[in-house]
Amino acid sequence: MATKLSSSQSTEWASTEFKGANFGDQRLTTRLIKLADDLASLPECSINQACGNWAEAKAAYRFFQNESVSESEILTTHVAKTILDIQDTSYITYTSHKKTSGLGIIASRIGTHIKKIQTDGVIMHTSFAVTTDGLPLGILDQKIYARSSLPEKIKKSKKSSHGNGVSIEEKESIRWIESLIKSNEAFHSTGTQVISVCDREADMYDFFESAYKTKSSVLVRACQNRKANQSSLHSRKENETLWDFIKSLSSQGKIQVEIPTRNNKIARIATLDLHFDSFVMNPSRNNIRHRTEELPDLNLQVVYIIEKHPPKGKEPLEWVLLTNLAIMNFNQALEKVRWYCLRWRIEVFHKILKSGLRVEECRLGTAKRLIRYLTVMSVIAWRIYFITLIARTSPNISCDVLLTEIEWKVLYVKMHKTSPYPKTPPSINEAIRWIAQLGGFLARKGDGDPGPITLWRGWKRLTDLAEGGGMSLV
Ligand SMILES: [Mn+2]
Repeated sequence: MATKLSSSQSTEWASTEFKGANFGDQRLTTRLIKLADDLASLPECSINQACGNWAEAKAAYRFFQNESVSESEILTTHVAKTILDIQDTSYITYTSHKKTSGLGIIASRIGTHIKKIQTDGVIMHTSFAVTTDGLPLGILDQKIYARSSLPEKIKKSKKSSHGNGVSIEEKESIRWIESLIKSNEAFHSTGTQVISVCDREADMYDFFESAYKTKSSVLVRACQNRKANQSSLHSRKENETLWDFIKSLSSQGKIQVEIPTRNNKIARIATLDLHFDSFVMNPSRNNIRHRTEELPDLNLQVVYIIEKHPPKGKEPLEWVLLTNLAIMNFNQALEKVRWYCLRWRIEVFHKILKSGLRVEECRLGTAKRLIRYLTVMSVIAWRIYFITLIARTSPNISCDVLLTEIEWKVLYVKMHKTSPYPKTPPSINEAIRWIAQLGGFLARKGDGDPGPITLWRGWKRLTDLAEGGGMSLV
């Protein structure tokens, strides 16, 4: 039988999460508490840098940082031995903001009527920590910057047509390596294994080599049909490429992957053949560093999944995943596919920032201030996402892990239009649904779970209600 996997995984892990959570229990080890503290302190540093005039952002942030909100207890029950550090880049566009200074070029192309069409904005590269069950733990590292000129790759100058004529320090792709190092440092000697999960942009020899040198674990989708297995025991043919190699592997079994669509409805379930083996990644011949150093061959594993019979008119799903983690059997290979599916979490995080928090509409006058604003909003986007998922995974825990007494009472009164409050706080699931209703969620049968964007709207209203007075609590 084929193994079922879900890219969204919103329900799969629900039943197992938090079963053993016992708040007020002192079983938590020092290491776990410290880890949660570390995670919690990262955003705090962001807000300090961000003090400014963004009253709304700060109010929302205060809400999340409320001392009686003991979500670190939730985090600690989740802190696993393995954390996925999902890296990705998002381009935040501010082209129409003519008055904003200091923005960088995101893209440039030759138009039909206008000679040069230019997109302005900032580039945001985030390391997003997620448990292997998919719960977003926080932002491990983030770099937001405006670039002064287009990178060589986009300029397509002759010199760098292979992308290797420029050293990695000069290339923008250095951000993947820097994030890899920082995220791993954050967990250094904590006993937690960090696995950096990246899309095809990180498929660079230098990235894998950094992982090798720093003993970091990586899982990257491949895009380069590079030379493989040259001068090694694996070598079968001369001039073998990675693509030749994976095509020669025999299927180890079938898996099923749920392919999500934009509106989160299940589009289809794809059946794929899974292959895996180890191979040797050779440094490319035109890597500029050959001139000054000896570049090692790297021993890696490849997991190759392909949909052999896609439905008519559909592109077959095909992933080539590269990792330096050991893969000894089918289940270990499958685990890597499952982790790569969780990369989707960072796409949702970007969606919350752009569609939910509408960060591209912010009219701050300088890129410097926009960058600080984006730092705050990133933390808020993460928290919104966290809360959305926690309500789904542990619906029965008390809402006071997230809401203050005033907040849940205000919420209760607002929703019930009556004021004897229950003696004990409602469940988190009830509270989240009420908050979502404040944000326009209809909560009819079949409406499913509220999404992060509706929740955000509801949070804002609740914050206003709880802060705005007009309510007196006995
Ligand atoms: Mn990407």
